[in-house]
Amino acid sequence: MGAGMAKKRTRGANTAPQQMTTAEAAVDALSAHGLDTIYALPGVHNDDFFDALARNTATIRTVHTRHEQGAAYMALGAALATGKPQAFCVVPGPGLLNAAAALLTAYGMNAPVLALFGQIPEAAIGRGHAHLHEIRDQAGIIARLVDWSARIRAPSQAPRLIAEAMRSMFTGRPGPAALECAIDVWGRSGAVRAVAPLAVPEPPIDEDAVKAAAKRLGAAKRPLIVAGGGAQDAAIEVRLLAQLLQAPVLSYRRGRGVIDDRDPLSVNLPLGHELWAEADVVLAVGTHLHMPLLHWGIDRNLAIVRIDADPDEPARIAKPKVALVGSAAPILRRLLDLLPAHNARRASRTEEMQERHARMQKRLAKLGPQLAYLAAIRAELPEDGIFVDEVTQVGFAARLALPVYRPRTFLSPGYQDNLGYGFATALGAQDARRDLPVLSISGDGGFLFTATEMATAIRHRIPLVTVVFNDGAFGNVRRIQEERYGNRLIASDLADPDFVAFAESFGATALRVKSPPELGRALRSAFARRDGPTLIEVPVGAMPSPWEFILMGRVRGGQSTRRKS
Ligand SMILES: Cc1ncc(C[n+]2csc(CCOP(=O)(O)OP(=O)(O)O)c2C)c(N)n1
Ligand SMILES: [Mg+2]
Repeated sequence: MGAGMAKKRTRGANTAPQQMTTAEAAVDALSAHGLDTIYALPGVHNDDFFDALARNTATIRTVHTRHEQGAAYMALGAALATGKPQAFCVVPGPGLLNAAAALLTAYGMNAPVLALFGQIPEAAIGRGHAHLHEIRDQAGIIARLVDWSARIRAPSQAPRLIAEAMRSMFTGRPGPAALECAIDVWGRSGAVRAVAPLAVPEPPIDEDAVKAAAKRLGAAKRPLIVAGGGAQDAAIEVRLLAQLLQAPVLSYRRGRGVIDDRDPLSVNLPLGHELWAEADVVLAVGTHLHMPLLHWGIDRNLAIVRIDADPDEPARIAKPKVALVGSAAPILRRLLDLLPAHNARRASRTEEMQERHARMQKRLAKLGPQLAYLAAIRAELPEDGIFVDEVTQVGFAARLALPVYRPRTFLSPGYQDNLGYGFATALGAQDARRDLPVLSISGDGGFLFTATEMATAIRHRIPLVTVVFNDGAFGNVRRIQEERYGNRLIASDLADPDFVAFAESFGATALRVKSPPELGRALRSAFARRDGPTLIEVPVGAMPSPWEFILMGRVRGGQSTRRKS
């Protein structure tokens, strides 16, 4: 936490106030916090802010999108790929609502995204005069979407509010923040004093709790580590702890990449389910533990140790034996210091884990079509390349079976699991990490949610490679209708464009491939070109269901039941 907060460019901090507009002060403050890009879609409410951007292109690059959801998802992707704060700016009312699903996703993913929203004239707020883009209680709506929000009411307030917003995004549970500014305030001039980035408070490490955790874990016979998104910046510590404990590390969706999948101790969701049933102590790092606690079950023979940045999180579903609050890495380092004095002698579990993996591979072979495409992708995507997941058949399988080698290289939407997240989020990741190849996968359904951002990829020469698996359906929905609703199909068939012609019409490189080896060859040439976007359409049939590996039943604290959905 706080790793992304820039300490540089405190232009004007502690110096005499300068006469400037609110917009100029905001641009200076963003830049003082290390932001070099803003994802945005203009409109009259924010014209003065955009003019300040126009006069500061050397410090902040403006990437404009074709829909506000694109701007917000791009900021999210950039934040996820870099771990650093990112910002987007959109008009009030409809602009805000268009961006809201991405902001909700940023909240669910604890991503440091700063939303800048325009507002109607300051004096008219709350009066219902039907101003352009007026929405009832905009501040109230925003306050429900993020943990920290405020309105900039004068130029002098801009630096401090931006500094506070930035600090809030890394304080406790990280996440988005939002600022509004009225149309007549952006251009107002006044005396402005710059504010240096504020230190992020880090709670002191609870030494007694670390000791209690070290004792529990050291004495554990069948320890298990569960790594979530909050462990992404603690990969080294998680690996060292796993080795000391010979504890398998379960990761899924947001936790993927915390442990290198070539390590035999790295386990996927169904293996984690199996190991959860046997575990006596679980160390959960930066995860809601949603599936284990709510669906797999707990009993008196399982002690849970939790590490979380959010003080309210550990006890939300079930009170753990030990709760440690703060950033994962420093807490784990302290645990690593204390553990050797308490740790049992442990035999290597490598052979046992290899056997478990071999058995799991056999079961997962059921997902043959998805796995063949994933193998082609993995063979071409470099180790540090970023894979952006979607709510599609190959995505569900990727969460279970795509080998991931490094933190922040598997971007999955987390518990919102929102269709349409993938393409625009991947554009943001690729924009922010132009040094790495980024691969976006989508179904034909999800891709069209933000497909018009192909124009953004062309305009800003973003070399993203996008694979669209086209089954002509909301395939996941169709399968449920076939299996559970007597094949009464409704609202799940799709009339699709010719995706190759669609992408080419924007000026993108596009091709259609029909098999995993063809996909591999197409990816190789796409990753070699870095001058613009590539779309690869893969026509596919219905794919085998992944759900038996995802929605698994109770294995502790009661009768075994299979979840219905
Ligand atoms: C925002 C949002 N709306 C609706 C859904 C429900 N949903 C889940 S999967 C799916 C269909 C996905 O279709 P497609 O992208 O083509 O992938 P496929 O299952 O066909 O591989 C839908 C509609 C969702 N997850 N998120
Ligand atoms: Mg589909």
